[in-house]
Amino acid sequence: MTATTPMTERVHGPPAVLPETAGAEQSTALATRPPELPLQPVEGMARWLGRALQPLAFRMISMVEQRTETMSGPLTPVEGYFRRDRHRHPKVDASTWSLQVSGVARPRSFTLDELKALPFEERLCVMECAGNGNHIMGSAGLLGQARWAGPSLRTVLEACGGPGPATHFAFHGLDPIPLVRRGYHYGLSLEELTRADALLAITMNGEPLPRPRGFPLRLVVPGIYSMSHVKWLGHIEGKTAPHMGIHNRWVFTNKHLRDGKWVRVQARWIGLKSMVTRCQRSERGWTLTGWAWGGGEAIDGVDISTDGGQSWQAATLLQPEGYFPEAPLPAGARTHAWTVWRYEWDAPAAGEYLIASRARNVAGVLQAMDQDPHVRGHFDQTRVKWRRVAVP
Ligand SMILES: Nc1nc2c(c(=O)[nH]1)N[C@H]1C(S)=C(S)[C@@H](COP(=O)(O)O)O[C@H]1N2
Ligand SMILES: [Mo]
Repeated sequence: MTATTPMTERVHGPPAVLPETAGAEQSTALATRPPELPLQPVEGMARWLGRALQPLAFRMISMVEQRTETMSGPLTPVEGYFRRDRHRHPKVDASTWSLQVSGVARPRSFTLDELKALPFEERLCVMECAGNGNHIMGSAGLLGQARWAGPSLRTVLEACGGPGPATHFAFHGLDPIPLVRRGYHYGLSLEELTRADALLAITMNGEPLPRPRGFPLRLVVPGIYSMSHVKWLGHIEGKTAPHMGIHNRWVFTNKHLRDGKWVRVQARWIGLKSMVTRCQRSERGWTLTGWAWGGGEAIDGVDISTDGGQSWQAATLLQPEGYFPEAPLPAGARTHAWTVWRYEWDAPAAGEYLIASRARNVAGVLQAMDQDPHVRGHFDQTRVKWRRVAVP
């Protein structure tokens, strides 16, 4: 396991304390420019409720967005990482807890010490709620990126003699859902889990998994939306058919128009996205920063518009292979990490601007500008996210 370093400020992003730019030769307007400008969503709850009420409304449904001031660079700190669950955070006694694995070649259970004795792997990946940034939310803080470590699912299955007859798996959490009183559960196929190279995480950013993150064990499925990243994992159930629990069948689904019929489709792989997260004062104007991620291929470019889409300019990219220069992550550990970008916005005149970023991947695919008319629902909304900014 590699120790975590607070790389966020060092590798990328302006220094925490910006040099004083006030000087005799500078105009009053420049000298009094705030260090950072708020970026306002142009649609959704964030707009109707305002910035003070939205977090309260979200908290009522156990939804806590990542705060803007943490939103740049490669890593999201543990403190401030977004949260989304059903209010219940079970208190697990690690000395009596065990993980059950059933439906595989040799069903068995693992104590936490037995899991810790297996070889650890690491994943740096975007974790994103399937509904993040949809038209109802407006904001888009239900995502984060951390370094997760623990045995891979492959390693754990090997310790069970392999998947045996199982072609699908259901992951059961220990948090009781009110009424149903069963834990949260989500299922994926073995093929998807293998393709994602799923991990059973014991640490987050080098620290033991905090309780709200699923202590002692959570599933991490790089590249797939985080409804599948089951926290407080208690049971891995091998199955010979797809798991059709309520979250698979109903909760996290969109409707797609196929051959003239609307059919239900489960949320899965994170689509190609990008976002402007911060607008910070620079010497000459403002530095815009953000991320680009998803779409299953490496990010090739990010374009920025500061005029509502009339023109686009290229941002500078920092790719995941360059994040930790003194201890780079192996390629397989960062396949689904976001790319950090940065754009120098030179001295715009005072006024209101509509700004956004748009990602392109190495396969030549461009981030969607609009909602696909053949898809209905709240999930996997990839289209370009406009933000309004008032420049003083
Ligand atoms: N056991 C359990 N795991 C869960 C959930 C839950 O309610 N219970 N919520 C899921 C959803 S919808 C999301 S978006 C992520 C959020 O992970 P976080 O709270 O660590 O950010 O956890 C997933 N795993
Ligand atoms: Mo979610």
